[in-house]
Amino acid sequence: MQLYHHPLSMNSNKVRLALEEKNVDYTAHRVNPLKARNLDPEFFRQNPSGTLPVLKNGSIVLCESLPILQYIDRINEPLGDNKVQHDRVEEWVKKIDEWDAKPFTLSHIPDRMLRFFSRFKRRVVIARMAKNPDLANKYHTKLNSMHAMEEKLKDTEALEANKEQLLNMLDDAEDQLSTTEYMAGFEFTIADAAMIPVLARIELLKLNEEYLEPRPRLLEYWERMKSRASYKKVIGGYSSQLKQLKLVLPSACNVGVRNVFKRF
Ligand SMILES: N[C@@H](CCC(=O)N[C@@H](CS)C(=O)NCC(=O)O)C(=O)O
Repeated sequence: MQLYHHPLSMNSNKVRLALEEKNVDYTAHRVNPLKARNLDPEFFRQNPSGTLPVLKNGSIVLCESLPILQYIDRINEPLGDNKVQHDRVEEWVKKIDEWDAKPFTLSHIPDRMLRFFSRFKRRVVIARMAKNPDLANKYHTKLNSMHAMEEKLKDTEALEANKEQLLNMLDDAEDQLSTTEYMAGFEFTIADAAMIPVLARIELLKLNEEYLEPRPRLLEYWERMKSRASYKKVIGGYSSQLKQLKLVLPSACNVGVRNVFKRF
């Protein structure tokens, strides 16, 4: 099994947590979206939306984190076995998937940094379109979706609705945790694998005070999840801002140089 992912990708981390928790053997390939490697024709051909994660198993190629999570859970016994309600697991993974983390994350990133990476990415798509005529339509669709996201970031109502959706989801989680230890019962499931990267994103953006602290059960759950080996392996290594910086800085230098020499 091959997984194409990046440590800063929330959706990749959902899948990696599930793979680790299930002890599935897989080969991880890092694809750096900051350097626009997700737009390289080899990767783009297998996933024309250019997003991470992608899971390949023989002839099976899955390009969305929700079906990937469900696929992983079907290997041998599902996580949680008979100690959880499996319809609750489904409800949670769908609810978490329906919340779009991208506008939330991007709206908390400094404007200059965002403009720097988006301008570079736009130039890369345009260059790739010219060099790969067979993929031109797909690159064009990607360009449109990037433009749509930029417009969304200017739309205060859309951003407010996205934030409300997150707050409602966290309230539901707080309710859930009043009766169970995990998101869907008394054992770890893919619902927890999907929720942990959301909480990690909130913490990374330094938004605990607004989103986590008013929800004591969720906060206690989050601390408990951070002590799991899967969390330490997948997310813990990149949880501090310094470690994140170490990941982002070399990419920013690479992008800066390519911008100067117009190497797209
Ligand atoms: N619905 C997709 C969303 C995937 C997604 O947006 N992934 C982000 C990283 S978490 C990504 O690849 N961003 C780079 C890009 O869109 O160019 C999924 O659940 O897998």
